[in-house]
Amino acid sequence: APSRPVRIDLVGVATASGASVRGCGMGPEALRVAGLAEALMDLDHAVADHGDLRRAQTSPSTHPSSARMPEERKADVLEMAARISDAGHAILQSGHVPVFLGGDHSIAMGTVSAVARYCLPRQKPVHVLWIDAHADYNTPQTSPSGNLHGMPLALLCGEPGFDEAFQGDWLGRIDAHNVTILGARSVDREERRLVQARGIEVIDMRKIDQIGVVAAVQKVIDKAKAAEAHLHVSLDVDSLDPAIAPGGGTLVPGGLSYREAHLVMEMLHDCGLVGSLDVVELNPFLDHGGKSATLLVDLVASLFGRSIMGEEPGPMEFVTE
Ligand code: 6HN
Ligand code: MN
Ligand code: MN
Ligand code: MN
Repeated sequence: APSRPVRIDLVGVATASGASVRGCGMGPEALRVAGLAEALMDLDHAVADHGDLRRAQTSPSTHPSSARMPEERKADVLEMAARISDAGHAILQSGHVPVFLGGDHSIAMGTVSAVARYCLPRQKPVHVLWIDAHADYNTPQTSPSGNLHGMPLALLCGEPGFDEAFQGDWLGRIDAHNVTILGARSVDREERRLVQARGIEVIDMRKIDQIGVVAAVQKVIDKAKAAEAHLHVSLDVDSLDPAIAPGGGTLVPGGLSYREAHLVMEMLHDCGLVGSLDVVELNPFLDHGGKSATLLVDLVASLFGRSIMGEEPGPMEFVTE
C-alpha cells in the first residue's frame, strides 16, 4: 500500500458458507469492534465502511457441519462471489483501495475476480499473495472436505473439475505463475500434486524457517515489481500461529509469529504495490477475547503504513512505464 494517504473502502462479507465450522460470518463485525477503521484513519487515510454483504435469507436447512458440501451452500458461495466481484470492481473503478473483511476464504473468488476485471483490461498484471496455512487449491475432485474455502485458488487459476455452476468472472482469471502462497504447512495430497504441476510458488513454513521472512517477501515483491503488477494480498488468519491467533476454524500449529507477520506487512507497505486486501477466516466465536481480531487490525495498520517510529519509509520506488 502506498504511504501517501489513500481512500480505503471496507467491504464486509458476512458469510461462512464456504466453511464447515460456523462463526466466521461474524468476522467483519469483530474487525470493526477491534478498531480497524479508526486504526486506518489514524494513519491519515480516508476510510469508508460499506457495511456487510450478506444473503437476505439463510436457509435453516443449511447445516454447516455436514461432511460433504450441500448444494445450497455452494449456491450461497456463488451468489456472494458475484456480488463481491461487482462491489469490488466498482470500488477499484472509483480509484479507492478495497479491503474485504471475511467471511470464509471462498470470498476470494469474488475479491480476486474484481481485481482481475479491473486490472487486466488496463494491461495491469495481477499478482496474488496468498498468506495462509493452506494452499486453498483443491478442486471438487481432490477436496477431502468438500468445503469451498479450500478451493478458491484452483478456481481462479482455471483448474478443471468445476462444473457449469461455477461459471463466472472468477474462472481462470489468474495465471498460476502470478500466485505466491506464503506460510503453508497443511496441503492435501492431491492438492499438492496440482500445485506442483501448475508451478505455483509455495513459500512454506520450512522455507521461511530456512531463508527468513525478509528474503521470502522480497522474492514476491521483486516479482511483482518486475511485472509492474497490482499486488493483491489475501490474508488468512490461520497463517498466523494459533498461539497468537486462536480465532480460526482450521488452525494448524507452527504458523507465522507476531514479529514475522508484522515484518511481512511492513515490507509490503514499503513496496508500494499492494492495491487490495482480503482479511479472512476470522472466527470471533472461537477467538479469545478479541485477541485475533486485534492482531489482524494491527497487521492491516502495518500494511497501510503504521511503523514503530512513525517515520516515512523513504522515497517510494514507483515503477514508471
Ligand atoms: N481455509 N485443505 C482443507 C480443505 O478442506 O480443503 C482445508 C482448507 C482450509 C481453507 O483455511 O481457507
Ligand atoms: Mn485460506
Ligand atoms: Mn487457511
Ligand atoms: Mn504463465
